[in-house]
Amino acid sequence: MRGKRKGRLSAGRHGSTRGCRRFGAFLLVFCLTVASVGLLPASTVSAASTPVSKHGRLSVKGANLVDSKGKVFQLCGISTHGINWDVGKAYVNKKAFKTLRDEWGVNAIRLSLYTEGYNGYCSGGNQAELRKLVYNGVKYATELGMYVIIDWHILSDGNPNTHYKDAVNFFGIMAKRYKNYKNVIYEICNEPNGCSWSTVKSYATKIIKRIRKYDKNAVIIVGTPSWSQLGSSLTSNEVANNPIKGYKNIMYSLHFYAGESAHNKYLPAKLRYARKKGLPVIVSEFGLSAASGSGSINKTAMNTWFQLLNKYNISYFCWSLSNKAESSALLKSGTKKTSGWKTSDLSAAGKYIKSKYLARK
Ligand code: IDC
Repeated sequence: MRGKRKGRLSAGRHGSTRGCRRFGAFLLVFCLTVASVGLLPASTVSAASTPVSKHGRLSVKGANLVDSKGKVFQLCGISTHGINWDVGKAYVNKKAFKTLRDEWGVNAIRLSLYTEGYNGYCSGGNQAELRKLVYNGVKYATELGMYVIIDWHILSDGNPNTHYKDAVNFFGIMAKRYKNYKNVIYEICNEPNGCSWSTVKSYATKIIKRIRKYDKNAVIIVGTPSWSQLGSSLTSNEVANNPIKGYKNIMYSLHFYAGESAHNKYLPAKLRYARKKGLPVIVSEFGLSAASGSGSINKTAMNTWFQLLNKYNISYFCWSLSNKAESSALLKSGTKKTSGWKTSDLSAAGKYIKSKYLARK
């Protein structure tokens, strides 16, 4: 674009009448643009080519996530660590999200809010403060034209019904607040474990109903047994065999860790099965490490995963944007910067993910 403009400008300078007229027209457009830019808030100006301005509200069509024009669309995202932890909270800032958008090719952020554990939403954390953190995260993502997942990060609580009351209140508040937003996605239970699909399904149906009371359209992600592996065992497929009926724009999560050989061995077959059944699947969390979040990372297995995910246009979110001393963290443990990271600030996982995401862009 800039190159073309320069060309037109120099034609004008060389004196042809056509060139002059062109230059005049260019000048007029330029002035009008500058004038209108002056009247608009900064975020609106740069919004012209953001992911959300280009793709609009997302929805689910068959097994696919599609954009507002009905074209298959892939979210290429990063998950925070728990925003209730210091190692997660520090990165809920606009510059961090902008760095990811502009320098990594990221179009979506997942805000993970643990329900239990240290400072968890249902285990003694200050709920109003934690909600404020979510609001801030959504605000930054929205200003930057990025998609954002609000993740109710159950983990040690296993059964999502453990904190049902808190969950239903939380999603009621969120859905009321964000009902007119194009970019907000709700993830209603990160990783159910130790409970059956019918238990998760009954929880999910009630939470979906609460969200839909306010927000009729947003995409909702349902976590699956066990630890979001689409079924209770490594080879069972009860979610694909018995999905939730009666609601649109519902997706189901598949989580994997490329450093975990059992995940690499069994989970691709589950994804293929789900696709065959027409189940809309989203990888709302994956890591390069072992499932513990530590251990050695496996880039070779991750390359194979990316091929499979891209083949089916599956959206994915990498765990995690943190400098915690664990191999799944994308920043080096000594990194103090909370945005604008240089390559030397990144962990091995961070360097790999940045280059993969950029190559996709
Ligand atoms: C891990 C964090 C780690 C933290 C632990 C317990 O990386 O720092 O101590 O949780 O809170 C998941 C979970 C995600 C885990 C991650 C790695 O969704 O919360 O984060 N993991 O263990 N599922 C599979 C792996």
